[in-house]
Amino acid sequence: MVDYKNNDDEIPRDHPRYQSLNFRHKIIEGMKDLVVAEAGLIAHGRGECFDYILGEKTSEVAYQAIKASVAALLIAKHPIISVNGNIAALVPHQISKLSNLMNIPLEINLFYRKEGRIEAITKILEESGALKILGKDDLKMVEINELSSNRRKVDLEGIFISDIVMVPLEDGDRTEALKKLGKKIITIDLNPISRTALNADITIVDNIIRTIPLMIKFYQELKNLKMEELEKIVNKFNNKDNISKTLDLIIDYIKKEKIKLLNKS
Ligand code: PTJ
Repeated sequence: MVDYKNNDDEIPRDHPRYQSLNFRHKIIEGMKDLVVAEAGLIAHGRGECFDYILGEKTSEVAYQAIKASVAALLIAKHPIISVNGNIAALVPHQISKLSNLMNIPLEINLFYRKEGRIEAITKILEESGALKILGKDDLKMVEINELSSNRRKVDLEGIFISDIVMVPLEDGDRTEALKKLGKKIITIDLNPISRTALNADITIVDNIIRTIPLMIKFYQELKNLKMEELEKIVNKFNNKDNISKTLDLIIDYIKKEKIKLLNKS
């Protein structure tokens, strides 16, 4: 893991929250480099809060969603991974590796299109080894009517023709718009009751930092399966049930914390 080094604020390695602080600083540095939108800091904080009450680990339920996602991406004819600033700052190498291994293009699709951001994100992805990056050539962009935010601009070779789109760390209305266009949606969202989480076909309630390496692992496991076997995995998966079990996990976690507190002398 890359160390965050700032003359004044170096994080001591023995800090109990070293990892979390390290990722926080990646987001802060990303904002300084135009990779991350200002609002990306707030989004990260919201994610941290949900991660906390999920015990900061990948649940068994999330594993099932990750497995179903990889199977669905392997079945798809035109899968796409949508990338925003937070993803590029947090997991540039891992998302590039997943994209290259699975031969799925990354499409930069931003909510906040401040000048220079597309270039900054392209740079970080290229430096991380991504081979196929879409969403950066204005001549290939079209607008989808179902959406009024900046996210309406999509690549003709990417989201526009896709049958399945992975939209991690997403803001509300795009999932609904893409679903209206007949696309299947996979999301990675620590908030199990966000509009995106509730409307996606497969919702992975987990931290993207843990999820992407696990997707790479599942890809190695599933890549040689027959189409029928992959379809079986996807068909067995029930998103509503999966989210409901995640909510139970949060309730259980909070109850346990309450008992610990009451037993404290
Ligand atoms: O780079 P841009 O311009 O496309 O903007 C990106 C942000 C993230 C600012 C934009 O999409 C946004 O405002 O998103 P929201 O509406 O804050 O939603 C982000 C969701 O991602 C929230 O539900 C968070 O809980 C969740 N989240 C934040 N960090 C993580 C996360 N989920 C998984 N892993 C994380 N590390």
